[in-house]
Amino acid sequence: MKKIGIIMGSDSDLPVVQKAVDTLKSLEIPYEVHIFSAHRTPVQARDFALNARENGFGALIAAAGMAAHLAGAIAANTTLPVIGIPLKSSVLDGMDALLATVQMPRGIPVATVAIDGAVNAALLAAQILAVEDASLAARLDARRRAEAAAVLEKDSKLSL
Ligand code: RP5
Repeated sequence: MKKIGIIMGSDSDLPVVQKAVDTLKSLEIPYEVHIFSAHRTPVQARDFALNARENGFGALIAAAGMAAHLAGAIAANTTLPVIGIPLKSSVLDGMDALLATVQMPRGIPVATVAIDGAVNAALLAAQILAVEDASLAARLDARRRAEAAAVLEKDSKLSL
């Protein structure tokens, strides 16, 4: 099975990124997590992206806040699917990171999830792998059924 690579710009991003890790774990998907910054360690970020396909990754998740160039910088160096998580780590509440991550120029796509949307980033990465993996697709279906059942249970207990 292909791995998912999770890259974050700083260790201060870990509380949000942990939710992506937990989601991948729950789906039994192999992953690697790294701290690489588009600004502070650009060479390491580039090298990771350049080698990601031959190192067994099937999709990459890049999480960063502020002037969040990480997902775009990773996407510039691989044709693997790249999912960007803009983080709410600044006085601008993540709007800076959202625009920096989502507004990619033509030719270098980044699939951007919501601000702090780590769970959806992991689920989207899983769905990408599930295109070629029926067993993973079944686990994703089961997760959706469980979530639907949880909502219906809450509905049945409503007494306002
Ligand atoms: C970004 O700057 C990181 O992704 C983080 O969200 C933000 C702040 O980083 P630290 O100053 O906490 O290391 O590059």
